[in-house]
Amino acid sequence: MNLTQKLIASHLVEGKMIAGEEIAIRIDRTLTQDSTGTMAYLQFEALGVDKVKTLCSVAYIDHNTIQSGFENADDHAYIQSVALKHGIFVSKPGNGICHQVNLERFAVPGQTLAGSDSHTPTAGGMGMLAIGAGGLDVALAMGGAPLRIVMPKVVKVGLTGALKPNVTAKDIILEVLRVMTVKGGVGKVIEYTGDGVKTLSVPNRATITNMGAELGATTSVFPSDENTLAFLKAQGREKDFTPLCADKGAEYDEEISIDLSSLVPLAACPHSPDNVKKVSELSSVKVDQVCVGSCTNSSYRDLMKVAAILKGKTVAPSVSLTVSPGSKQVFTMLARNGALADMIAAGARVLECACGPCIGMGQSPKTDAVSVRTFNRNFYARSGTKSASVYLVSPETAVYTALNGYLTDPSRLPCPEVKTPDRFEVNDNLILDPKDFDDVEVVRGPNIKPFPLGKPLSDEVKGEVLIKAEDNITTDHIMPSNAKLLPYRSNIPYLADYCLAPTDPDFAKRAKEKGGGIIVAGSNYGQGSSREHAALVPLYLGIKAVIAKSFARIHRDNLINSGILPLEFESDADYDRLKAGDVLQICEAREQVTSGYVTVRNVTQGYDFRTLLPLSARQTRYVLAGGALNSLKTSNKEKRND
Ligand code: MIC
Ligand code: SF4
Repeated sequence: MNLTQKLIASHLVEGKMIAGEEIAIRIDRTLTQDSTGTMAYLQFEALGVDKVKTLCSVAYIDHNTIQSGFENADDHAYIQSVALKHGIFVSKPGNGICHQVNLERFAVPGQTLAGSDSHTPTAGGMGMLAIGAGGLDVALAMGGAPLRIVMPKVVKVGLTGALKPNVTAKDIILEVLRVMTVKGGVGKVIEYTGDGVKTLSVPNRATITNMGAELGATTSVFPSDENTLAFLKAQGREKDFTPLCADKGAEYDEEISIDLSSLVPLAACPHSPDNVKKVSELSSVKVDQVCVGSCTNSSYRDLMKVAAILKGKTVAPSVSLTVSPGSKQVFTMLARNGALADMIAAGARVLECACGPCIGMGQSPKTDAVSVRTFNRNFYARSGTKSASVYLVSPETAVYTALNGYLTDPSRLPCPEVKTPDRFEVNDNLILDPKDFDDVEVVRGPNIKPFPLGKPLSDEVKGEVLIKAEDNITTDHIMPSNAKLLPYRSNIPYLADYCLAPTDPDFAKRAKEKGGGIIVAGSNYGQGSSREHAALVPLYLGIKAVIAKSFARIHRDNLINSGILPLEFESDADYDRLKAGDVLQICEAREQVTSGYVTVRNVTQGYDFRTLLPLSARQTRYVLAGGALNSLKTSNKEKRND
């Protein structure tokens, strides 16, 4: 077996390991963060479970840390109290970005992790089967339910050779994105093998598995080997080590080979992580802002490298450089060894160890700016500035760019060596252990609004096509996140007014006027984040169905969990023929959804077309009941009446 199959086989509780079939896997650990966490915990509370049933669940507070009003702080207080009450660890604000802290302090090779954040696969760098999911699916996992996924195909990425100086793990994943594209990973796990693997440390591997989310993949995974042991030892966690790798001669569904020595520094150009070019071809791009950090590139190694290159120099006059360390551990170590002072002296604006500018929480660049970031997403408007052009690069490329003021290929420039410490500074004083807290009362400030519920599917679904969108619409289009909106993640009615605003500012107004309707889109609809809000907000606006050429995995699950029909065009010609404003009708909808196909009538143009709706029995129940929570409530009631 390959490693992915081994990890799945050891956690399989239902289904057959045949690619494309629904399987259920036991979840050892869960992770939530604050911007998806409030909804996840509201749903967890609705399930009525007393204490979590996992080996370990952690609630991180790392996204919404600006606190420009009471709202974020309300969310923090709610999450902290509800988590401790139910046996969940809390990583307080200031402790770092969930994926970095998880890697340092919690990830365990061979175990499974479900997280309400799309970059949960970061822990695949440690040999975990780590999967991002909507808040409800994570809430269910906390309650002891298995995670249901489609059995993935497994892609082997064979790495040979070693990287040249100043070519990095980020360039490896950018190369994979160039080859596979943002939809190439849907329904697949990306498994890294080959001699080149041993040249990569755990944080390097985690950069790759982290940004594997941008492929649309279910997850990415590396073997657990002597480098994993070295990292765990340095974290004082060697007892968590288990060696893991694929069997010799294991089979894969697809294969890609990368000779690491042939790679050069790469950049993802606006506005997609797969729009990859060589940095050397972009040297005329003048830069206004450089941001180092995010869950992709904020490890001790990355920031020490940045500090070493900045030492004794000054950032270019035109550039604003920000640095957000990934965790309190990284931050403290940089402060103690003087690297932080080197960055500050060079002109870096050092931010909190949190997601920060990656999710538009501050540091939006100026009008028409070029912003070069070590992050993982450069979707349109995500930085908070619609006219900005965002490039994604390695820390090495970023820091030389900050010094030069132009996008700069670092491959011929000095490459200071950074020694991985034998021992990281371990101080878990910002991680609250639930067993230290008794009788916790859940704190619900005015920003915590009830979770919206759908209505059972009616027999006739009718509505106007409110928008006809292109390919690759991201959740950042559907439910934008930035410093103005993130404080309202617990307030769906407020967020609803911004639904699809980057694509069509009048969408929400139109949806309200028409009493809901239908969204039509191209392929890979809903790529990007795991935010359920991208389904809950359309639900609130009365969206009954999304008809697209294809869907991103987590978003499709979130639509089904919310009771919105994710219909796939059987033929692209049907997409071409449809017009915004057409009225569509689905007759005998309740019966049709059980058949795998749904025939839709275009009332305006007077023709029928067929769409695909491949649902498992469980998903069919969810759709019929108007969402997962409705369905689960009904089946609990039925059980009680039995
Ligand atoms: C992101 O990077 O887009 C986020 C913010 O971390 C999201 C989660 C969210 O929207 O809260 C993700 O990746 O899932
Ligand atoms: Fe936070 Fe950005 Fe990572 Fe999302 S991608 S978890 S916003 S750092």
